[in-house]
Amino acid sequence: YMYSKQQDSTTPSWKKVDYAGVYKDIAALLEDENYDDGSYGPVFLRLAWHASGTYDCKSHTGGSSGCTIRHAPESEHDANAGLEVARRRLEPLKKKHPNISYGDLYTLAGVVAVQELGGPTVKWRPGRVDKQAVECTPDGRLPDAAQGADHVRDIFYRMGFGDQEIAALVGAHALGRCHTDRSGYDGPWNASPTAFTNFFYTELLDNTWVPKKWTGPMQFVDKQSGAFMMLPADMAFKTDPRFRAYVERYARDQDAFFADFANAFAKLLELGVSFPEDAPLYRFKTLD
Ligand code: ZEM
Repeated sequence: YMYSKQQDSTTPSWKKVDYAGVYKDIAALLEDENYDDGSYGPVFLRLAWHASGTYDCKSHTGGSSGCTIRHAPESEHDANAGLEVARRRLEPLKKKHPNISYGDLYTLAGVVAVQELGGPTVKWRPGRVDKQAVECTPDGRLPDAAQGADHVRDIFYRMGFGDQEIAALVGAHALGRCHTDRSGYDGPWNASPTAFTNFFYTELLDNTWVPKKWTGPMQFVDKQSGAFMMLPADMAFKTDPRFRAYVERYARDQDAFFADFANAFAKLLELGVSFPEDAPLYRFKTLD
């Protein structure tokens, strides 16, 4: 008895979690016909990205490791508006799998979203250790949708990404939509916002984008139907020649996009995390 008790208290919590089971449980939470376009996948992916995208490679601060995104003030930064929807949806799984860290739960939810909505397999490792509110990252580390290529580069170079990785990551904007009560922007990027595709690139190139006529923040709509949108920052991927070269490649070649996205996204989820040496690398199978 003494021995087994001691064993348990010295086994790190991350080793006591059935991650394939958590994957399945997250997947079961995706669908809800009454929410948005019928899936929580896009907002789970945005949560994983915002939990990770605060990383600063010079000071080695931020990133998903401490999962400070769940604490105020970081949870209340403007960029994170609406992400409580995803956190609330995932909370029962923290109760069901108490040994998983929030950092592992939220990043795994991003992996599940990408894979279950038809995207590539994303390699993932557990072992993030949650931190307290005093370690929240400062506001302003996530990209501002109103700005252009220079700003986008400043933000992603700070994380340690290059142009090809940035162009691949923004392809996530095939999924989901903008909400006026979250970011102020409005609408989806394409007609299938719950399928992971290369449509961000094809729509960006194939349409004529015109400023939306409304009293909301400056954004673009496709001239033909007016049904789809682009953020000013999205348009930078069409106008900036170095970004555009990748956009053209990913529009032509969905396999190339999937491969580059999988690598860049796996890297994003690991920024600033010091994994235990024996943390296994998972490649989860999608459910049928
Ligand atoms: Zn987004 N993103 N993003 N993004 N994003 C929104 C929505 C989503 C930018 C941005 O300002 C916004 C990446 C990069 C960048 C997703 C994933 C990823 C919204 C709308 C805005 C304003 C939020 C709302 O109103 O609900 C900018 C400026 C980016 C860089 C240039 C990267 C990288 C992502 C993942 C890898 C996703 C999935 C959504 C849709 C969320 C939803 O709820 O439908």
